[in-house]
Amino acid sequence: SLQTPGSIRFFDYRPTPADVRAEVLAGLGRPVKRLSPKLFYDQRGSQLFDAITELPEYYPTRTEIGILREYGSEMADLLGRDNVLIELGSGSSLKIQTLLAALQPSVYMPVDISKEHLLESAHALAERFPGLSIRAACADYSAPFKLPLKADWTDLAAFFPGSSIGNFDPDEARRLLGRVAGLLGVGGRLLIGVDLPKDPAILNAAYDDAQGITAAFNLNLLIRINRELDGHFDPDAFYHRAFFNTERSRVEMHLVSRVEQKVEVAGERFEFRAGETIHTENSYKYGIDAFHRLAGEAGFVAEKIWTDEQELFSVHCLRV
Ligand code: AVI
Repeated sequence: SLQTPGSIRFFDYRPTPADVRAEVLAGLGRPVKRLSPKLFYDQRGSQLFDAITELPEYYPTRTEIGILREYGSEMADLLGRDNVLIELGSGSSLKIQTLLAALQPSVYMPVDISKEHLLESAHALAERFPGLSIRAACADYSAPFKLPLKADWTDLAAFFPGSSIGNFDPDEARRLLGRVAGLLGVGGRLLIGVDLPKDPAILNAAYDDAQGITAAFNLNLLIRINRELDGHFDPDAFYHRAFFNTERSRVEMHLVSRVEQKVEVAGERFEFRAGETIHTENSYKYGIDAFHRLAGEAGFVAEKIWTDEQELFSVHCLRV
């Protein structure tokens, strides 16, 4: 591990970089074309996502922060203080900042696949919370992962905000939660933000905003493929479509081909019918009972749930 100034220690587990080429070629080669939402987050994509979180239509971020502000001390009562607090995906240092004052962990352990994000947010937090001991772990939590835990640490809690769990298909989500339960051990707590099913009009607007930021976020995938894989997509020949699939309780995002066309990527040719789509993202919305079922299958017991007044978003406290 690398010693950095203050109380930050950095542990690099060297997450295997995504094989973007293999993933993209396989996804475009399927009868129903699809690409992984992980591919959204290049530099431009991460900027666009930050802009999304501030859109008037995108309610999840501000609603979750409101819930954390209002109920932070209740959350701390359940999670315990003076413990080790693991955060999965530390892009959202605003959320953890809202909780740290209440939670007062003895160790804060952010886990993120991006070294830059991780170090940036660790340094920002070290400045605001000078007494805090930070052990930052660069790792991919969507696959089995290691953490810089010490053998005699038994009092573990985890924080997984943003409804990021919703971007995994239910089977993967169950596996991921199961791994977190295994890491935490019996008695460990998980505080997790989960977006709720609601009026489709609200969901459709949240994923297809008036300013077109979400459309740009989706289409940026094609620009990234052009740049990184010698792709020949004409982004203007596709448009963004997002809609709530009620049966499967998920928002789907697609890129729709406006015309019949052939596109070359990394030397391979892919054909599109007019109206054919590339499925780029699912964002599952779990009602309280549905999420309790999923968490239960992963080894958690529901302890408490908080929502906003309009019941747009939920934060669950689960116990192993
Ligand atoms: C990161 N994730 C939880 C976002 C979501 O709402 O599913 C990603 C996103 N896609 C479009 N807008 C936001």
